[in-house]
Amino acid sequence: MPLYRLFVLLLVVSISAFSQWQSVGNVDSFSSNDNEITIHAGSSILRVTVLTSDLVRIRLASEGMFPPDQSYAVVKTEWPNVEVQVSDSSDKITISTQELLLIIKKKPLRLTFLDKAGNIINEDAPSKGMSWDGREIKVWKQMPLDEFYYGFGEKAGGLNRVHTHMTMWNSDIPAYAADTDPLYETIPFFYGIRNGRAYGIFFDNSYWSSFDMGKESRNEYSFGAEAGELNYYFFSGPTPKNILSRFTELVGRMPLPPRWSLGYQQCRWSYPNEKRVQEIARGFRDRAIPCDVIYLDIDYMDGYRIFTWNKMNFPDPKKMISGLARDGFRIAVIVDPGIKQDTSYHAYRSGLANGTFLKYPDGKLYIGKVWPGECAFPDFTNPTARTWWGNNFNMLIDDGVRGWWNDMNEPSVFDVPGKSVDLNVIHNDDGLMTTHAKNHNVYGMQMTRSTYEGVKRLLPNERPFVLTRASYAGGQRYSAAWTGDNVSSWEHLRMAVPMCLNLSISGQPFVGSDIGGFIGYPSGELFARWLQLGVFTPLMRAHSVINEKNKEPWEYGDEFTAINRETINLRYQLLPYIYNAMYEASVIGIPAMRPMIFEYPDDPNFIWNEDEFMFGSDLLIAPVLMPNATTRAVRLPHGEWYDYWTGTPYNGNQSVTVDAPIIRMPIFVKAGAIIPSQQVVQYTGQAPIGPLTLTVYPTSLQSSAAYYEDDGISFEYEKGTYLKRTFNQWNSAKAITLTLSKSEGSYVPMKRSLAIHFVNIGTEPKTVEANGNTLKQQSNPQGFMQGWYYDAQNKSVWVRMEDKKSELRVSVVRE
Ligand code: MIG
Repeated sequence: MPLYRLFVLLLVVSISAFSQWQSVGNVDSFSSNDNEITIHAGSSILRVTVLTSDLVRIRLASEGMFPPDQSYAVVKTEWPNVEVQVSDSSDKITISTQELLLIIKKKPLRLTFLDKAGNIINEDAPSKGMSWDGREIKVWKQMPLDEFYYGFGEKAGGLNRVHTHMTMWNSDIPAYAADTDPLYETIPFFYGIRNGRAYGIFFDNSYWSSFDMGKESRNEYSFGAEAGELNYYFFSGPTPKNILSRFTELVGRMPLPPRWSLGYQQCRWSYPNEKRVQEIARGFRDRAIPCDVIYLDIDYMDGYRIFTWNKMNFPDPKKMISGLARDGFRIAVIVDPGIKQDTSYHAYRSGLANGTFLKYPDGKLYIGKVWPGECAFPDFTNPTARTWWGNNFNMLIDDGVRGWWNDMNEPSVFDVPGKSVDLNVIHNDDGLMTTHAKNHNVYGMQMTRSTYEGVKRLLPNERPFVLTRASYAGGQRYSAAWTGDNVSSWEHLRMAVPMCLNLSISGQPFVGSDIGGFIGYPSGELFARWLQLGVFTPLMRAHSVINEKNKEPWEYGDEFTAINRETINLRYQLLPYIYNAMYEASVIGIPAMRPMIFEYPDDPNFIWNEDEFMFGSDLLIAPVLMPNATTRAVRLPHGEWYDYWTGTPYNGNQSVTVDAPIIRMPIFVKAGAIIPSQQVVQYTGQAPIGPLTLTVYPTSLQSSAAYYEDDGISFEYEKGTYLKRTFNQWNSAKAITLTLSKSEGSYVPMKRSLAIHFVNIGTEPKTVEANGNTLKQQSNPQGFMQGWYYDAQNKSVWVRMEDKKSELRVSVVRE
């Protein structure tokens, strides 16, 4: 029997027939010290730490000994003082904060989390609670029938994970299916949502872990791991946004990405040589299809040796890259962890000399086969190895490479049981010296960390762009993520939506799927629809497997080329909005892509909705996910909405069926939105924004929006070089008014104009005023710099003027 089968069998056996689960017993005594409560129950110790009034950490040491308190995910360990009250009675200990109650039943020890009104949010299953079986640990919770679960990082299949069993073990599974589990990433974090109220749990354990959300039993769910600490964080919400903001405060947020990484990115396995790369670049510019990034897959290297070039195919990379840079392209290259075992190869030699590679307990080098053949693997959990790895980027950076695609970092190993590193291989683990079993799930994340930190060390004032396949909770601090080797099928297009959404609400906002599908060949229609979805995935990258026909956006005939150009144009027009959505993710952790249930948790219509989503708080995206569609049904949340394409207003809280011709997918805008956009450019850095266009969607209520802008490339924003403004809108029978606050921060954009588009304002207004002065009415929509124009057909008003830093108040006066 192959080894990994045995491994799986042992696990199965241990959780079923022969399991000896022992659950925590009666409370003997407890003590409390500020925000920390320590409870003794038989041989075990429970430690409850209140971090904030809505965040509690639970640790159980079944044998009374806590392992070193170490986490690759958690970055915030010091929290301000928090008010905690502890009271004791014969049958329970009650811990209360300003927002929640934690009742610890004494006989036996069981936890119940309640809100301040005494409603149960979450409770241990009475029969089992927290349990262990040898090194294995598990928590059983009560599962109300009307509670649903979301998050869990990267999971194929549906958005709502109720009644599924999931495993966390980073795995390379090309052409995965809806029921394939696990995949490449581990984020052991989820939401429970019930009747509009949410709580969150982060089980910070990097070992092989599993989550059974009511598959084994309909009224209990469980999570646990094969070893390691029973260590979880409980977020009391009450909204999904509170939870995600707090979770990302705990594990860190995505740093603001370079603006160019939000442009369109073109990839394939592989553009084999300089000639083809130049052809691709010309292909975009000649057809006026915008593009910012071209990727080089594994064949750019010399025999797949990382940090080298194949000089036959890329004779002068520096020259090639600087030439492409003049045309607005950036080059991203793939880097795999495997370092070819070749004593004439500099990275192997220096890696050995620095003691950076993984070894067996007896000191023998671990060798695994990947693309280059026999390889040694850097131990990214070793600080020395991280620095060594990062310094190796020197040459590629000097050649002008700016994007770092980290692949195969589950890590994936060919032709061995388990397809990865042997579990007994030793990792430095930041000095703890532990096994691969503990470090497997953080390997990819630590590779992205080494890459990000290394590149940033070498280019301190440029924001690094790293893209990864494998990661762990908190990985957004270093890298964007894509959903691995998908398939060119409608089913995979449909799956991309919930996968990106669950990743987004698991703390990773910079996500996307391989547009067009990696394996196989999409029809022109499928590619066009996938590209449309891609406008609203933060990572917009098309890719293809090797030995497949070309999949660039112009490969499907003239009609589709025109459609695809319009689609990518839309992405570039909306860049200011998209950049703002990413900014929001970087400061408060709320991602651009949001499941409807995340944004509208109290609307039960969205419990199972996974074919539409919010992008930012104002755009509702309804991608077309079926072949031959010409219309599509959309569920609108409460409130008022506008059709993005026609400006037609809709009442919310209803399902509508709208046109979805092949040229575009349905998009709705929330009434009150003030959407910033710009002119189409061929690459993000081509021209400064001009005009900055604000599209105002009237609401009967007042609305406001925050606007952020900076140089898009450096870290100067950390020193105040940014521009922030607040927009406000009031609408009454008399007038609709937009105000722009004075701009804050020292970033000064190039001189530009401002265009304000008031949508759906009704009949021709009497006048338009700016800061109290009447503006000149224009009779021609084009070619005016100052004044206003009434578009009678669309019943909208265009206002143009210079964009200044000062406060501005524009009123469209109706009467
Ligand atoms: O064993 O580098 O998911 O995007 O093109 C396959 C070749 C290795 C897997 C990645 C894919 C990439 C491919 N890689």
